[in-house]
Amino acid sequence: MSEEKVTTDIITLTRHVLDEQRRHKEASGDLTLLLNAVQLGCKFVATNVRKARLLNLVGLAGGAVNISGDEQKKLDVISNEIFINALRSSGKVAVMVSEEDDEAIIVEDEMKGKYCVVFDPLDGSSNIDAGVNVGTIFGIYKIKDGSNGTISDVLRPGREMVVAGYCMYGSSANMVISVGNGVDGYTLDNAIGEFILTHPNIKIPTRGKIYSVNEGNAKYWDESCTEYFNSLKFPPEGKNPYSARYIGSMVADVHRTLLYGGIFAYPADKKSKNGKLRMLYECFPMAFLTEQAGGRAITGKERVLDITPQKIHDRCPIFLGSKDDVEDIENIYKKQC
Ligand code: P6P
Repeated sequence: MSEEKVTTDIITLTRHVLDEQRRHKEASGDLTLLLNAVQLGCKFVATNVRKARLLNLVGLAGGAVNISGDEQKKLDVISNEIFINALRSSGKVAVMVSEEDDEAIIVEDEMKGKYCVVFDPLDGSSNIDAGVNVGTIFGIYKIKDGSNGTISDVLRPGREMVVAGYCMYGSSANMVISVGNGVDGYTLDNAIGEFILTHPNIKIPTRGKIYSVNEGNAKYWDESCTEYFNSLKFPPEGKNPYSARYIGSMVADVHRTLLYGGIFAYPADKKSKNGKLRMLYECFPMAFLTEQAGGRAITGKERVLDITPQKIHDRCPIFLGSKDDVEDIENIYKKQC
């Protein structure tokens, strides 16, 4: 009987990032250490999400107190604190922007580093009670030459990011990340506490068969958006309609789109003129990953990564996914101009 081959040469995220660091002779290793802090945050959040229902952490509003009388916090607040502490203590971060904090966090000088991290610590957290996959989304800028780390270092187009990624918390924790040289996926091995390379060099199919959008907003869509989705649902004779898949958790919907192809969208509409999703820590990282995987991401009229945010919580419309599917939308919007 053939012996099962035991893998003794596992590629962890840390090793993969170190390999990438060696490709850049001038690299200081700071980004590697920063990504270790991001990994710590994701591992910590993963274990809390997994225990959430057992520890009754889900859905708690302020005011609830635990057995020791401490005010219990909702999971997304706890996740936010986990990331802020992990990033600050790395000593590699100058500016942080979190979905959970109204203002940007400027790290004190003695702990300040060369990078800015924008993140949604627990995107889709309202779905946790239903057991739906949720996730952390993050993007990293290097501070501008001569800057000491101010808000202007994050009010920049998404194309200037050096790292983008998400960690999806479900049956396992899946980290999908790009340092600007393609996209790789890792799965957390809880036994050794390491993210193991399981999806090397993710490439999105050039065209898919799935569309993912909240059709509950259809009455508010503009004409081009309506025309586009109708073209998928009622195609010409001889062509099959696309399938509809919408989870309502961006990390889960984008993860499926990257692996299976098709389109994910949160369009602008009459109710939300810039859509719902936040530019800095939802649209930019997901657009960066999609482009690095061979896909595209547009607002309908322009490349998402070319937009410059005016404020840290600005929103923007987004259609992201397979190259050919995004081109179809772009052509419909061009007719509108
Ligand atoms: P809607 C979750 O609240 C979120 O921010 C994203 O994860 C998700 O894509 C979107 O909102 C869902 O919004 O309006 O369809 O429920």
